[in-house]
Amino acid sequence: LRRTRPTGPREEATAARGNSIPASRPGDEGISFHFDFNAFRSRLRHPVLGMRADESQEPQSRVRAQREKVKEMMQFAWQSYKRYAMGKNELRPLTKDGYEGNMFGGLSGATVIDSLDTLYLMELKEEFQEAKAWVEESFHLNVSGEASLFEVNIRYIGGLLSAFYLTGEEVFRIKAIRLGEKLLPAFNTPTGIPKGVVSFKSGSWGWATAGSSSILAEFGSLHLEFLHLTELSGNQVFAEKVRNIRKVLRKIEKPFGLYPNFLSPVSGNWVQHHVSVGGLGDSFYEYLIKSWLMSGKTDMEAKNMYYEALEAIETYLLNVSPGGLTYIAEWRGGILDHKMGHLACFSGGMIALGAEDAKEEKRAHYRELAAQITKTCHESYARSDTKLGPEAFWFNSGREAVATQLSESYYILRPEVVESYMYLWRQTHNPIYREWGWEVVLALEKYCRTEAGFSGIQDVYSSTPSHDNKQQSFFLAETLKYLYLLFSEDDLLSLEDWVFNTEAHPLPVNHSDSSGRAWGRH
Ligand code: DMJ
Repeated sequence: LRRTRPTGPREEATAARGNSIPASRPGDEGISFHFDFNAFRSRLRHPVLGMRADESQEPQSRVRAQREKVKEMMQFAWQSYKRYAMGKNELRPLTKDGYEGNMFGGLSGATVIDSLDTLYLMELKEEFQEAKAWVEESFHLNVSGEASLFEVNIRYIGGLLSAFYLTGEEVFRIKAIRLGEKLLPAFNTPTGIPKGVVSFKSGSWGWATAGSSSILAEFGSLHLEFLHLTELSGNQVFAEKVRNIRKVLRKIEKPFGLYPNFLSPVSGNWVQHHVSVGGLGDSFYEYLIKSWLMSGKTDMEAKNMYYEALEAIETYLLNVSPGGLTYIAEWRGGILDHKMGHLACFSGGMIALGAEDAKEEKRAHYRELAAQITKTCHESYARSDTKLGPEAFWFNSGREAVATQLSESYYILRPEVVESYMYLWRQTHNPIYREWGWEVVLALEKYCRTEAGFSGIQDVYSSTPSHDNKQQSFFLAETLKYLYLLFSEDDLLSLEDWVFNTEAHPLPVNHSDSSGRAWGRH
């Protein structure tokens, strides 16, 4: 790839010209398609990094100090990763080494790719350059393992797309497209619903044999990234793949309007009737409302599917505990498990985000529902010794918002609760959300910070918890990013211009008045 001069966050708009770039090494071949980066940037309603208040006017303000603290945490997390695990997927802070895992099919550097946009928006310029240099020189796509389609999409494709849209650096666009192409064999199924696992081995049939059903949250969380792959490559194949998924889901009969978590990619039928807004289901719902927003509010199909699904969830899954806590239960063929996973706590933010475009008579209701669910998730944190929340919490046998067994009491640096605080803050400006976010910062510092990075903990109900020895890449992509945004002005990555994918990578809203390459007609 052509070497452009180093680009820092402040020089963002100068780098891209979006034309085809000659290749410098095999696999990096330029893509002969013009994406007009400057035209895209000129359509944004706000500067990417906001108007930046003159910091000399608020030198000692509390919120500024809070923001700086989160930035310092990101710097520490990055530097620890760089020192002990650069190029590996994730850092193991106790053993001070790297970890590759088995989700990425041989791809490396998940933490690098997941960190790019967070480093950029925090203006950690040197660190951003380190990350970019690694992508240019060491991020190789010639791997041959089996990968999770979902994880590669949300972390790698999402991270590369965001890095491109923020900086205009061609290396990110080209690698995103090339990696996207490697995911396409996963869609070679009778229905076009992709299997969860894709084999990168060249010449293989394309989809691995593991498992017989595909997972709603996985095949339902490709839409945002795949439309942008078409937008940046000019290749319709990406958009066609996700439009087909939408078509299958639109046509299939839904029990009581609910979407079960498992679907056969062979027959196109639901495999069992388990419904959840937490793991297995979660980001499918998120991508419906975000598809609507990202389309510049033209994708009516996504909008209708979202509000219909939310109505069914409210009717069949929503409950209020005897103690007055609102929660979304899980549904097994009509029987409820009165539990919420940490993952389900993103839904407060999602419902807040979607409230503004609901029917007028429902808007206030959805705002209140979002606030109540977020309050419940805060309770799951507040009721633990560490002030961090468990992986799952229950509402039964007189217990509320607490885990009932050790195997559900861990916290792995997940973002969903602070994600909801960020959306609720932007919607209401109620200071409680910053207070709650600050409680999380203090708890992370106290219980998760180790000498060599941040680690998850095994029991949130112990005041001396053991560490799990893993600094998850989503901690840098999401948890720290959402905390930073929570303590920043609303025009830093304004929600008028950006939607966050489910790994918190910002993707731009389509502000062009044409239907565009990717957006099509709805
Ligand atoms: C992240 O990879 C994403 O947020 C995903 O949607 C769910 N799981 C983790 C974070 O908890």
